[in-house]
Order: sequence, then structure tokens, then C-alpha cells
Amino acid sequence: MENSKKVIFSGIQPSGNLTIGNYFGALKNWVKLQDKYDCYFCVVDLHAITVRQEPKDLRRRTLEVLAIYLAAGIDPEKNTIFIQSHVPTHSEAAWLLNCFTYVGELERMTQYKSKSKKYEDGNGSVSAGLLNYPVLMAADILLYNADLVPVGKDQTQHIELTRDIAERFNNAYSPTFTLPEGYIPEGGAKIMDLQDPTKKMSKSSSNPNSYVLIMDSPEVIRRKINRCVTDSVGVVKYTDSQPGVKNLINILGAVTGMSCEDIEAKYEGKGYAEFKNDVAEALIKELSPIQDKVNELLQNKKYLEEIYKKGAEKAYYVSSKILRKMQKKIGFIPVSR
Ligand code: AQP
Repeated sequence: MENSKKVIFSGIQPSGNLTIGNYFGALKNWVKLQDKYDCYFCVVDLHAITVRQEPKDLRRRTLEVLAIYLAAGIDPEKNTIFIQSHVPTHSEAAWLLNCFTYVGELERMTQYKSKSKKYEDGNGSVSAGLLNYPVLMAADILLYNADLVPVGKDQTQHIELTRDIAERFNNAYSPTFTLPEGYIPEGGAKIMDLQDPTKKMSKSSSNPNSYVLIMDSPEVIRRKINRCVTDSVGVVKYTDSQPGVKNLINILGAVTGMSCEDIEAKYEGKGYAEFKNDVAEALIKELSPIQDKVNELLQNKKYLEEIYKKGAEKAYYVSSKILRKMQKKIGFIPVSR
């Protein structure tokens, strides 16, 4: 029975082309969750505009992200797949929840502090959207009474804030929201920047050599892996003192399922060239079928439209029930439509 399943909400921003960080850290794990949970997977375009986007690129990437969800194996029959801006309850609930959130809490968020830093020294002003981003995220999660939110470690602080906001609302009125928990799936790898392996790989990085995109061609993947920063030790070892090598071991492990020990043993006495070559070839083998499927899906816009329309209808139906509850408890006069 669908209702007895725990609910999961997660999403990816179309703020850049998706990287293998998004694939191994999020998508590949989502596929494993779809049978056990009632999953809502969203393309979070409202989140993407906290940083200025070129309209035509945003449109192209939004559809591409949807196609990547499907190509990676997320089944539209088992999950609710939708585009955030198609479901207006998210923006409405975010406003209501803003009134239950304190500015001090938002200013303390690490992601806000690091992203807003980019605007210092006269590089423009920080938008209120960047500050309020975690409130929209709280709305995304609470509107479906999600039990679990699969996220990377970088998002734990936002989940804690979501729980605080939900608890504050529940205490002010009566129990309304489930308190969600972050869910870091076993084996969910954190993929690091190829040029600075102490930083997370990020799709909005200004240096294309710092990431591998899900849609990169075999030649580009080979070149990027070949040029990625390692060290002069010359031994394939899983250790924090060799962060570049450690990252490549994580990538190879995420593709093949091999353990770090097995990978270390396989490359004992061998140089980085063979190791890097195998990482690149493994990635190409994993990504090629996904790329073919994405290209096929992007040729069939009608099919994609069917999926996102159906997803938005279901998401709207479920989320508007919670939104109405919130409005009623706050004291708004209900209107029948
Ligand atoms: N490098 C990564 N390793 C593991 N997981 C990652 N994720 C992102 N990068 C890595 C996971 O992907 C999901 C969606 O992320 P997002 O689009 O909401 O934004 P993000 O986490 O901020 O990802 P980016 O690529 O760094 O985007 P930008 O550059 O736009 O900020 C999340 O579950 C995240 O953990």
C-alpha cells in the first residue's frame, strides 16, 4: 500500500550542467530508493534563480535535468517527478514559513555565508533569495510531510533548520508537519573538485576542468581525468594526505562497486597513468548509455511534457492539502474554488 511507505523528497537545481558529483552523490542513490519509498523527485528551478540565470540556458537545462533523472533509471510510474515552478504551492508555503523563520537563523547558514562572500568587494549585492533559500527548501520538504531527505553532508544544516521551522509551526498551532530527517545513503560518495580536491565538485564552478559532466564526451572525460591534480607520491593509496588520488579511488569505487582496499591492491606497483586511464574508461562505460538515453528523450519533448505534467498534478494535489491546513491554522478565510 502506497500510504504505508515512508516519504522521500529530493531535488537538483538546474543551475549548471549536472556533474558526476550530482550523479554519484544523489541520482544513483535515488534509483535504489524508489521501490522502498514514496519518492518525490523535483527539478528545483526556483532554487536555481537565487543566482542569476540566462533564461534560455535555464529552460534547456531544466528539461535536460528531467531527462537525466529518467535516463539514470528513475521510473515515472513509481515516483512523482516534477518541475518545482509548475507547483505554485511551493512559493506560497515558502512565504508562510518565512514568517516563522528568524533572519539570524538564515544568516548563520554556512552555504549562505560562503555563497554571499562571492558578492563582497563590490561584485554586486546579495539577493534576499539567497538568504531565504533554506525556507523554500523547508517548504519543498514539509509540503509532502517527507520523512527522509537524501542529501549530501553540506545540506544537513538546512534540514535541521527545516525541523526547527516545522516544530515552531506545530507548537504555535497544533501538529501539522512531520519532522524530516536527512538521509545520507550508504556508499553515497562525495566527489571532489578535480583541480582542487579539498573542495566539493560543483556544477557552477568557473573552471570546466574541475568537474566531469554527466554529458561530457569520451574524449573530454579522458582529458579531464588525465589532467586532474594528484601528487608526486606515485602510489595509489586511500589517504587524506593524497586527496586527488583518494577522490579518483572514490570515483572508481562508485562506478565499479570495488572497495578502496581492492583498488589499492589492483594498482600496487603501477603508476598513475594506468589508474587514471581505468577511471576514465569506467566513467565512459557508466555514462555512455545514460547519455544516449538523454539524447533520445530530448528528441521527444511531448513525452517529457507528459511526465512533468502528470508529476505536477500529483504534487499539486498532495501539497495543496498541506498548504490549506497551514492557511486554515494561521487564520486565513478559506475559499472554495
Ligand atoms: N560533489 C558532490 N559530491 C556528492 N554529492 C553532490 N551533490 C552535489 N555535488 C556533489 C549532491 O547533488 C544534489 C543536488 O545538488 P544541488 O543541485 O541542489 O546543489 P549543490 O549541492 O549545491 O550542487 P552543486 O553542483 O554544487 O551546485 P551549485 O554549484 O549550483 O551550488 C544534492 O543532494 C547534493 O548533495
